[in-house]
This record gives sequence, C-alpha cells and structure tokens, in this order.
Amino acid sequence: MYYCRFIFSLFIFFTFFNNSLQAKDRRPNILFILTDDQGPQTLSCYGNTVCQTPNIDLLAKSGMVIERAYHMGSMSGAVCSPSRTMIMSGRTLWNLPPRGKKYLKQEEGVNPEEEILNNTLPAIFNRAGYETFRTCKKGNSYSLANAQFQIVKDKTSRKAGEEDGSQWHSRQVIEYLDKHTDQGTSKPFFIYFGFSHPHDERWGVNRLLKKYHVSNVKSPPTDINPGAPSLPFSWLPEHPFHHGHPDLRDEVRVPGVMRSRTEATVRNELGREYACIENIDIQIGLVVKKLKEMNELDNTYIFFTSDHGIAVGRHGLMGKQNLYEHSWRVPFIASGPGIKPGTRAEGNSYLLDVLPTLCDLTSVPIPETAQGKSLKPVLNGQSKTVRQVLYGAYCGGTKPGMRAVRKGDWKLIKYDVLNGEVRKTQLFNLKNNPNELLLEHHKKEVVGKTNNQPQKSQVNLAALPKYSAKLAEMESLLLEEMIRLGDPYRLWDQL
Ligand SMILES: [Ca+2]
Repeated sequence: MYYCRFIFSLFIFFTFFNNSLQAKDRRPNILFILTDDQGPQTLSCYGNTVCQTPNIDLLAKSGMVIERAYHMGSMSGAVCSPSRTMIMSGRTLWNLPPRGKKYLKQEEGVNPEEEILNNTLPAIFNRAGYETFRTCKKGNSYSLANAQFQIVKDKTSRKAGEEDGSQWHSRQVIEYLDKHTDQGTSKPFFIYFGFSHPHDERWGVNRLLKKYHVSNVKSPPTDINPGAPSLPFSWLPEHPFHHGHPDLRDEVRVPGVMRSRTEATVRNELGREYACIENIDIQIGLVVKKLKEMNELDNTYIFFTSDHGIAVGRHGLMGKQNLYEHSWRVPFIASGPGIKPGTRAEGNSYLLDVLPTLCDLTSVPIPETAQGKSLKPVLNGQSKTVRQVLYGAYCGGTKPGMRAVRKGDWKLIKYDVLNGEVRKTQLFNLKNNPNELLLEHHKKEVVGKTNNQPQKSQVNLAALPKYSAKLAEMESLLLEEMIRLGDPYRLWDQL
C-alpha cells in the first residue's frame, strides 16, 4: 500500500514538473505588418473605392483604425531608413542612433548607441521571453536592430513571382509558424512581417494588372487606358515650385514614370500600385488564416502600417519626399485582445509610438530610451488621442528643407530650399480641404482631367488676411516643436 502511494506521488510530481516545463505561455503574440511606401489613401478603410483589400478591411473591422498616424520625417532621401529606425527604437527623428557608417549623417550619432540598441523591438521582446521572427526587404533600415531577431529571412522581393514577390515574404511567415507549431514551442511569438512592395518598381501579378487595366512598363506609357484608376483629385502636371531636392531619384528616375506626370503615366502607375497592394492583401489573408487554424488569432495583436506614404502623381510629385498628407501620413490598423472591433480614433500618433504601445499591451516594461507614447489608452477606448500637435520634417535635399505642423484641422507646411530660392508657406484647413488643394488645382485644364471642381476656399490660405492670426499661431507652434524635438535647423523667418 505504502509502495503504491509512493509510486502515485512520484507520478504526480513528474506530471506536474513536466507540465510546468511545457506549459504554454499564454501572453499575447504579436504580428507587426509593415508595407513599403503606402499611403492611407490606398485603403477602403480610409476612403479608397478602387483598390480591393478584403483582408485588410477585415482587420479594420475586427480592430481599430487610427485616422491620424504619421511618420516624423527624414533627413535623408531614403525616407524608409529613419522611419524604420524610429519604429525599431521608439526614438524621435533628431535622436536616432547611428545605423551604420553608410547612413551616418551630421545630425545623428550623438546618442548612447549601445543603450538604444539594447532596447530595440527585438531586443526587448527577446528579453521578455518571446520568440522573435522577421522577414522584410533588405537595406534602408536599422540593420543592427534587424539582426537581433532570433530568426531573420530578409530579401528584397519586388517582382511578381513566388520567389521574388510578396508571396515570398508570406511564405517565410507561414513556414515559421509551421515550425513553431511542430516544435511545440511554449513561447509566444513576435513576427515582424515586412513587405518590399508597393515600393517601386511596381511589378504586378498579371491577373491583378488586368483587373486594374494597367501594365508593367519600363518607359512612360503614351496611351491612356480608360479602365485604369482615375487621377487623384490632387493630381497636378507639375508641382507649383521646386521641391528642393534636385535630381531626386523618386521624382525623375522611377522606371515607367521618369519625369512624366501625364494622365496615361499616373493612372497606369496607380493601377500598378493597387495590383501590388491587392497582392499584399492576399498574402496577409494567408497568414491570418494560418493563425486562425493554429487557434492563435484571438490571442495575437495585429498591427498593420507602412513606413510612410507616397505621392504617385498627387501635387505633381511621385515620391515620398514631401509633407503633404498623402506622403507624411501612414495607414494604421490595430486588432487584438481589448481592442473593440470596428472602432476608429484620431490617435495623433507617430510610428515611433509602436514600440511603447507593443510593450504596454503585452505588459513588458517600456524602456527609458523610448521617446514615443503608448497608444494603449486609445486602443482601449479610454482616450481619442495621445498628443495634440504633430511635427514633420523633410530635409534629405537642400537645407533646411521642409517642415510641417498639424493641430486639429489646421496644418502648416513651410519650404526653405535651394539656398533661399524657394521660400514658401502653405496653410490648410484639412476639414475643408482634405486633399490640400492649391490654386493650381482650380485651373480648367486640371479640372478637366481630375473631374473635380474645387470649392473656392480649397486653396492655400497662408496669404489671406482673414487667417493671419491662425497662421501666426501655427508658425509659433512649429518653432516650439522644432525646439522641443531638437531640430538642428531654423527656417528663414525663424532666425
Ligand atoms: Ca519606404
């Protein structure tokens, strides 16, 4: 009898011991989805009616859409690079760590690099006991941080095939999840799911190119395809003044576009962009389906965003090196435990808020190096915004460059470029003029192509005496933000 009891006790002990070793850590998983060069205007949850993204729409319906999410800017033509460094480090634009010799600029490198590197997204979640995985394009990023993920499958995939398109990235994630399941890993996962598209060149899958009535081209097309997506309301044949970055690759050398801003070129390129985005959407659908099959979907925070927006013909620009909403703003959707389905909030967030937000949602301490704010109160429905004023900079070309500030519906953009040759101020009321239309958008030949007759008040309001007090208020807000955030430059009228 005593012997039996002893054996039974041993059995209980080993069962308990074994279970405690194997017990599944039920802390929430993270799936962070990052596309390359995608403005919110491409998605139906932000008003697009042409580009079809049923899986991203489903994410929006099952979570929260942030209306006002932005990247803080760039001191380099490669806007991806500081933007992705802000995501990885949670640092503000003028307080970034050096990303490697190649990217070291005079404005950078003044920070305690090691401390920041020890507190990047992968470093934090490795320490917290997560299994960290990454797939993304290569380059233009914070490579020292990227290397900290436990598993890295990076490759720039900007073609249309299984091995060189967006399909490649989703396959890496699915294969990883299969391994995670097969190995019975008890750890929760953090997946950084990056795409190389819709960044140009926008090589679309044939079926999707046909759907949007466009084709892959190397030189600007001459014929308008009447089935291609319409011109955006803010299309212009050229920007009213020089943007200040001479010979900028995105404005003059994108294959299939070059310097052309014609209706034929812009509509074809928009359709190519949509084909690439729909392909990304299909890939996201496959990964979400996998999570569902694994019974992990309800226990996973999913964030969808992009490193910045892009113009694609709006305001006569093609690239992302400007501070109009189409390029400064990013899409931002979040779903997961505690986030009420089908909700929206203004947010007023930056991409550098991602790091503190993910920490906060998973009860991981937010490191002191993080300068962003946690969006958890917004995602939980306790507040609508995390800050009131938003600041943006672009100075990858001539200095001091462009600056923007937004508060409520009001936005100021200033340009001080080409050694004083261009000094311009724009003031917009975004509620009344969400597309930031200018006087040039009222021209007959422009209206004839965009089929949009702007209201009289939809112009740059900066020179109108009626708005002089608002202008002065926004000017002083901008300077305050520049000082507060350590912007090393001042504009001509701030000295
Ligand atoms: Ca990018």
